[in-house]
Amino acid sequence: MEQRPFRIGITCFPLIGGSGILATSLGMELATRNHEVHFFSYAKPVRLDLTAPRIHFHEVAVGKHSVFPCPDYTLPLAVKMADVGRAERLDLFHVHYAVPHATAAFLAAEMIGKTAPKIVTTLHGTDTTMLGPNPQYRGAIAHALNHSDAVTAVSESLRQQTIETFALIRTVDVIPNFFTPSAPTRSREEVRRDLGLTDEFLVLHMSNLRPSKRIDLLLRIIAKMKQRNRVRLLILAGGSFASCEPLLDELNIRQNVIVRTAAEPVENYLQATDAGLYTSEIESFGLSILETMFFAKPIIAFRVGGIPEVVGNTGSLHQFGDIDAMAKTVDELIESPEQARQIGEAGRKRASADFTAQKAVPRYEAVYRRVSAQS
Ligand code: GMT
Repeated sequence: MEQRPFRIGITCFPLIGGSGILATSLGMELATRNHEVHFFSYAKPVRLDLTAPRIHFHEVAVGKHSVFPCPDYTLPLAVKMADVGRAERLDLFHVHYAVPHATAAFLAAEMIGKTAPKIVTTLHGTDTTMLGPNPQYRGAIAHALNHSDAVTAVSESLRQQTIETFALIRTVDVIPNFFTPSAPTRSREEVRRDLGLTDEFLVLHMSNLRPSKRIDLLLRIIAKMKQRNRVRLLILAGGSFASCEPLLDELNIRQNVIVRTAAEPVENYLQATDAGLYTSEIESFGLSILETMFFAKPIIAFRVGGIPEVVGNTGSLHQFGDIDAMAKTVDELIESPEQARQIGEAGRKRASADFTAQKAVPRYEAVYRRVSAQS
């Protein structure tokens, strides 16, 4: 049966970061499936293609009125969502993050009244893991979740933690993230040459470098490796590396570490690496891990949050903090290229079987249909 297309407003953070990337990919996929998709954010989401059919972008100016002592985003966002929601007769607001996005959606829906769009809130992690225990935000997050028509979480681990943290008695659907790799625009050899590499084993870490990513442990693993002279660590940094600089000298690993901001498509770097090393202490999913798996690179990570749901038994997951075991695993991969290849290939198969747009997007569409059918 032909499904009717929806008019969807997607609110997300625009920067490099899993939630914005996921929301952007989802919106683009929905548009190719004939839905009309309106993005709301304070800047254009980095991977959003504004020339694509049925894609619209509504920039929200952060409120900096002289009568207010502090800038405000939530109210201008709510007003913009209400204006566009009304003018475009949106069916749904699909917001990524409860605060401030679901709060703004709730306010916008109140402003619109009876014909207001339904609200679908997708949780990516920090609402629950970092802000949930904070009494300054807890009540607002709980309110946003309880007033959403549907709530989704990107992993089962996050779903359970959310229900416990907010003592929720509502349904939370799990829809795991997906990734659609693009073809690299430069060859592996070219990228490696630019990074100053010959035959070194290149380990990749991509993150925003926030404290929970535990860059200290990442660097200590490299320092503990027996094969240290054969390894290089490429950090694709979505944040400042400055505070980690002193540790490079303290551990005497400056020559092992290359830090880049992703100035070119991540696919170029992903194909040029030999393994992915991830040291987060909290991670509800780990989109960078999934991206690395799509390029058949073995994953070494801590067994925390939703990471086991992504990696399954296709990588090396260690107890949080066991950096000796992590260093040993990287050494073994260097010594056994065939084993590394097989582990990487198993990861690629898992990623391309379970974490694709073809799997995830129809599940979001089913949620949209469900909430739209509710009175
Ligand atoms: O990892 C971050 O700090 C960024 C954050 C975000 O908002 O983009 O990532 C969260 O959402 C991603 C997409 O769903 C997940 O892959 C990350 O695991 C999650 N981060 C945390 O749970 C810390």
